[in-house]
Amino acid sequence: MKKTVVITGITGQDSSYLADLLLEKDYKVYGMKRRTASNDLGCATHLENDIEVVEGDLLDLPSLTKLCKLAKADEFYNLAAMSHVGTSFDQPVYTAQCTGLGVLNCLEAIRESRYHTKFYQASTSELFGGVYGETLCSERTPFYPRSPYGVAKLYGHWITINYRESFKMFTCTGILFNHESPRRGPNFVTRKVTLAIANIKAGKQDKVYLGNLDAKRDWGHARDYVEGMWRMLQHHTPDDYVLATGKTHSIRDLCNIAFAHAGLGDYTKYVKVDPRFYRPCEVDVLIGDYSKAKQVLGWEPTTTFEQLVREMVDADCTLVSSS
Ligand code: NAP
Ligand code: G4F
Repeated sequence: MKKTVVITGITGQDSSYLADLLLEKDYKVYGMKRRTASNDLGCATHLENDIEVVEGDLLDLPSLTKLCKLAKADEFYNLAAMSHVGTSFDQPVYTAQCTGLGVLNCLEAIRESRYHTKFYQASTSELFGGVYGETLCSERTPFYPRSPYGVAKLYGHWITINYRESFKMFTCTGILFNHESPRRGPNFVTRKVTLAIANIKAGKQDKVYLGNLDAKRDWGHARDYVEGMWRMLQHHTPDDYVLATGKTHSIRDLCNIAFAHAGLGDYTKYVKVDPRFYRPCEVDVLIGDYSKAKQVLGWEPTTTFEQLVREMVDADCTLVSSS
């Protein structure tokens, strides 16, 4: 019999790659999207005829309960969130409700539906936020979130573990370091840079304004990371795992590689700093230790940072030149 899955946030980057993967594995996919005026499927537009789209909202428990009862799912991936760290400083209450309490709503909906649905929660390396220096963060590193987003995710992380321990539910958390792709939202720094490059090449823009160029992130490819999420729910025991590449690069490195690949040369001719993009509290460096995922799940990243950046630049140049 076909396995059935619920994926929340189906219009987002990760959900669309996860849906691609699970359709290949012959799952029946229910993708939850919140109501919007445009009714756009976003990153999942290409899957319109392959998945069942159901309207629902993380803030609305009845919509989640109804979805769980309809799908009777084997697996439930909660990938929906207010996922932008910068925005969370401007919308802290909404972020707490959506990114924090929304996780509790998912868990309660599964509990109420009484199906033995395995649950994946999208935790984040932002949980480590204020860790000192270039520390390789693992599942044992203490948390120190540095944004309303990080704090909301901390609640989501622990409530997921608490439901595993309290109610013997099969719940996993993936503590994922940054992962990107050509489907990345345009207001995250990698995509902001690669889209700007495409527009500069097409003569539609002459500069790009960024915030802190010295921050460092452990960047991988979203396609690799959704494979890791799936592997977590296939393991016989629910647990928590870091997914990362173990390498870190600054925003300057990103600009260097991206502008050079596009043939535009020195990025400093185009990249200007605008303090509007600084955050009240910054996470200076993130770098992850994925050895547990490698040992237990056999998971490893397959895409280097340079390959990722080149893929994103090429995809945006094609997108802009054909629009
Ligand atoms: P994304 O592209 O921003 O997608 C987020 C999704 O959540 C969108 O489909 C959005 O819908 C939906 N959403 C927002 N508020 C909602 C609500 N109240 N009810 C239902 N849906 C709602 O995020 P992503 O990069 O794919 O990340 C997936 C998950 O992993 C997120 O939880 C994120 O916080 C977490 N995460 C991401 C990374 C990363 O580097 N990408 C790393 C660690 C953890 P709309 O299209 O309507 O806005
Ligand atoms: O691309 P970012 O906005 O990603 P950030 O804040 O690391 O968050 C992403 O990764 C997290 C995992 O660690 C996820 F949980 C989260 O959902 C999201 O997917 O910013 C990366 C860095 C930051 O240090 C930021 O200050 O880039 C710096 N930056 C510099 N200029 C900028 C900009 N970020 C953005 N978004 N826009 C800028 O102009």
